[in-house]
Amino acid sequence: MLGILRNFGLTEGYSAQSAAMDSVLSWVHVLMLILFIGWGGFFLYTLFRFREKKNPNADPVGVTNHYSTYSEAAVAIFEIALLVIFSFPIWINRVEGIPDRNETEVVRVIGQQFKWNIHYPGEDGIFGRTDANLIDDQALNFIGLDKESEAAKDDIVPAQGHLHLPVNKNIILDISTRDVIHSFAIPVMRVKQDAIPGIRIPTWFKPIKIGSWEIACAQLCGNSHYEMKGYVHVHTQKGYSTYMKTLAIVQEIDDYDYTFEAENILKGVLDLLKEGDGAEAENLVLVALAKAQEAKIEKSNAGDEDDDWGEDW
Ligand SMILES: [Cu+2]
Repeated sequence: MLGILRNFGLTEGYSAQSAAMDSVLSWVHVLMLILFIGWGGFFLYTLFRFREKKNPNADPVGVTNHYSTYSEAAVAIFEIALLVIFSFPIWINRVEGIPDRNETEVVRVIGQQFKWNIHYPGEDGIFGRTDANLIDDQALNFIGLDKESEAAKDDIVPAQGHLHLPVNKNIILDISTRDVIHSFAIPVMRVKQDAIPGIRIPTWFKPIKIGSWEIACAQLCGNSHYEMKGYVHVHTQKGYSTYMKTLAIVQEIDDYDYTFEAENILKGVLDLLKEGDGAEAENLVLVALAKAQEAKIEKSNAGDEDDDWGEDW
């Protein structure tokens, strides 16, 4: 059944959780196929059997046998089995099996019309204070991060729409939104969670394949909803930590005149990830880190205090 669904556009699953999701998906489709053939066949049969030519007068008595009751009972039993045997255990695992926050990568995702903002706590593991009043799109502070707060000093906010993750590690995403309701979806990870203003809702998964895939908004959220997409980049574990280290330095330098080389290399890293080449990406990101470190020294030597941000990391 899964093979048939793949032919109809179901993506491969690249998280540790996707196999369980896909088994429910398959069984639901098996049931629906049986129902479709059964009810469709029955409908055609009645059209023929009770055609006007053979039945000029309506029969007020109707059916007297119990076949329809039996078949409905069978459908109900199948559905109950589907719920109890397949869905409940998976759901319990989703809501009860949330991994320990100390042993996972915790990342915040903040929706906005029509972008996904990603917020990392940085090396200290503590998210800096955010405040809706500090949101300043002109200054590229889309999430209202209080840059004066101590915990915010090392926080990393990559270019909008770019979520970086390590492979084979549990991830918790705390999902929220700064305006309307959105829904954060990574189809290949079988992850989908509504983003509701005012609350942070966690969702978790473990990526098991290196690569870059699309993030979508799965909730109609305005006239440009269709373009509210992003990318999840799954790195090797070392590639991920190096990438984040490089982003931190680039962000600290905060001057594209100095960081453009490192930033261009980081873009090349993403191209390699798109091809699934984690080892090459890991090598290249080391080059980016070296460039960023050079740039940092260069800038401190120049004593330059220019203030502009980079483009796409
Ligand atoms: Cu949206």
